[in-house]
Amino acid sequence: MASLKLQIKLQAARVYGILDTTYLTFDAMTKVVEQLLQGGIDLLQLRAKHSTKEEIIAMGRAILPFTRAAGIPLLLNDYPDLVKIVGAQGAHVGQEDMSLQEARALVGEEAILGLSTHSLEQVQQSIAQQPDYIGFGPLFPTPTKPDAPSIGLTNIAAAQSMVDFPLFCIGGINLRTLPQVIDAGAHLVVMVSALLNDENRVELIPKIKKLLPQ
Ligand code: TZP
Ligand code: MG
Repeated sequence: MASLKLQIKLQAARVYGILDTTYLTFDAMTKVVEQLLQGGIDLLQLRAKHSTKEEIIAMGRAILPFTRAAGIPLLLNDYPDLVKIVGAQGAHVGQEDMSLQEARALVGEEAILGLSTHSLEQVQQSIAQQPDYIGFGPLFPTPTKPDAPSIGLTNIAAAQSMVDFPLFCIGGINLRTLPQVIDAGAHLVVMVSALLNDENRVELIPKIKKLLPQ
């Protein structure tokens, strides 16, 4: 379990942004980070599927002064081993990655650890692994994760009722799809392409927050 300070930030988080390098060059990254922070993003993750560890360390270190100044946690996708090196606040791992127990040993007791889930069964199984939060999706087909089958909206409320840690819905969420996602019971969302492809991302985040339940 993350430190109390980070748990409090996580409990208050509603819109989680992922900095995915398929949409974002290193050069554009800090400007986009500043805009997301200005818009009121609650949590950020660096997801760089095709980058080397050295590049991820460099990107993480470039972003961190901004997230730190804003008091927003920065998490690294896939690389719990780089969390301490970068000075990030945690990591996010998938079902096919190392176990949460192994990841916890790498990030330390104080850091945030998130886990991806893609079914009710995986949500149920996640409880014993003690993540600080889970992602649930992809709800819709998404170009950000083209090979992942979409799971739809029907199990959101059931998934949420199973866990007492934050559950973030993910996959194809944008201003247009958000109303259905909320109707299906979602409280918290992750967005990638909707944030990164929108030049007006500073204004988009408050619009998303206004629609989400309080
Ligand atoms: N995991 C499940 S869906 C997804 C990830 C990383 C990508 C979501 O991206 P987008 O662009 O918000 O659909
Ligand atoms: Mg992964």
